[in-house]
Amino acid sequence: MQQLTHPQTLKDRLAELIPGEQENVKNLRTEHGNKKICEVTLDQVYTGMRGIIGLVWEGSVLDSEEGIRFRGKTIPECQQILPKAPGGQEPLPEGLFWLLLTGEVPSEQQVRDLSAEWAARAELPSYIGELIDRCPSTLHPMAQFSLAVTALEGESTFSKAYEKGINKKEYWIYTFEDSMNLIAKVPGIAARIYRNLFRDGKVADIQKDKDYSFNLANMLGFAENKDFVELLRLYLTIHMDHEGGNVSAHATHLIGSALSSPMLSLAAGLNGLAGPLHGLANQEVLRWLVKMKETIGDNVSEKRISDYLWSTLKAGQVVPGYGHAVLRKTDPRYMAQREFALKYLPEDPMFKLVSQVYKIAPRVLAEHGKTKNPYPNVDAHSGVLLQYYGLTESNYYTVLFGVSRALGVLPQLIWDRALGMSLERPKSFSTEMYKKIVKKL
Ligand code: HAX
Repeated sequence: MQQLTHPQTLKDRLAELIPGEQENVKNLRTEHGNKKICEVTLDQVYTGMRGIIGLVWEGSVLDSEEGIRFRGKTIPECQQILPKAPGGQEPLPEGLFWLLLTGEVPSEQQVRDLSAEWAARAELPSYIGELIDRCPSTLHPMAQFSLAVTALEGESTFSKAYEKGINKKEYWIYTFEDSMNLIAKVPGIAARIYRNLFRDGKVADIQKDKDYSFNLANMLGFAENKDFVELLRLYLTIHMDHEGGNVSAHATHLIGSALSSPMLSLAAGLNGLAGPLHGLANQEVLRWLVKMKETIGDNVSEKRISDYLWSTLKAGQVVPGYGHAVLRKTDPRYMAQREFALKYLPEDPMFKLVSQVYKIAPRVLAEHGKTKNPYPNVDAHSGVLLQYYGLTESNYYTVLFGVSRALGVLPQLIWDRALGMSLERPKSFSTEMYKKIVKKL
């Protein structure tokens, strides 16, 4: 993976890379297209297709023991090698976005140019602001977010070009344009929702010379605290991408495979992220911790935490922030946030509680004996960091996850379009039909 030194736009670099990858896939399929790579058990059919190999994404691979690698790089490696803001210590999400799309570590200049490009594209059409303003305050922030992203369909260059008639070879170009516009605009949408629901309704202007995370922090009203800005840089980087098969990424692929615009595809992904078994778990974790504190009081002994965990399990509920469909170890995204907390907020009572739960929950979950992974995932930690800096409205947390996830699922969609991926259409059968099939085996 070479470090590029010459400034080149991301779009130009992609235009150079795409023909080679198209050729690569074409040759692979010509030579090996009819070979079997995976067998499917009946259990997999009834358990959410878990582990069935059937998607393509170069950007990241999730190992059950090690956790995520982005283009071969672990999170600590990305923290080392990706460009940072002047004076900052955490990686800029702009850098990971470039890495995901190209497989190359961008130069400082390329990352600065990307920040500037997103800032230049950030303005929201007035109807989007009006739409958000008209949402009832009782409507969940994720529903407002998804609604606004769906409405950005009005700006889709892909849909307009498709309507006029375009060559398939150009799909990726319009998908890229829409994706860049979406990524640029989602912080403004997210901030407007936050400021409407929890503050004075006023959103600061984008600062064209600042990075993406600074601008999001500033529009939310938290940029005065430079540690919060650093947190957001880390947060947006580590929440971005987690292979192609997680619900938000897969939903984006699936809807995109019908050639729905990036706006409609991302909205589908966000709707998936809004589920409590996926991204909404970050909201659930903080609520669960707060309720635990109310229930057990200040004496957070091992026994009391263990009893509380058991009461959750015995009520037939999941322990939010624990377990994972693929991981079988503590999520490195959890560890990255824990490292941040140890550095910036080691004495925070909620962080101490999270740390204590981390010591006790894996044992309780293992004893309970159901979950295949008793360790914490990314969502077990994020809320505690945000609340420390005053962002205490837990039902807003998944929106921040959604901003970050846009930067991960849209590169996947751009490559889907570049490689001419087909309409997704797996096969379904009735249980009676499965009975007949297994009888013959
Ligand atoms: N608490 C209690 N029970 C749990 C559990 C938990 N944290 N995690 C899994 N289980 C249960 C499952 O509900 C399942 O029970 P049933 O057999 O009764 O259906 C059983 O253990 C086996 O599940 P699994 O195979 O280990 O896990 P899945 O792949 O089916 O599900 C989930 C993975 C993440 C959905 C699951 O672990 C869970 O519900 N965790 C809590 C919610 C959560 O933290 N979600 C966020 C995950 C990370 C993410 O996507 N972030 O965005």
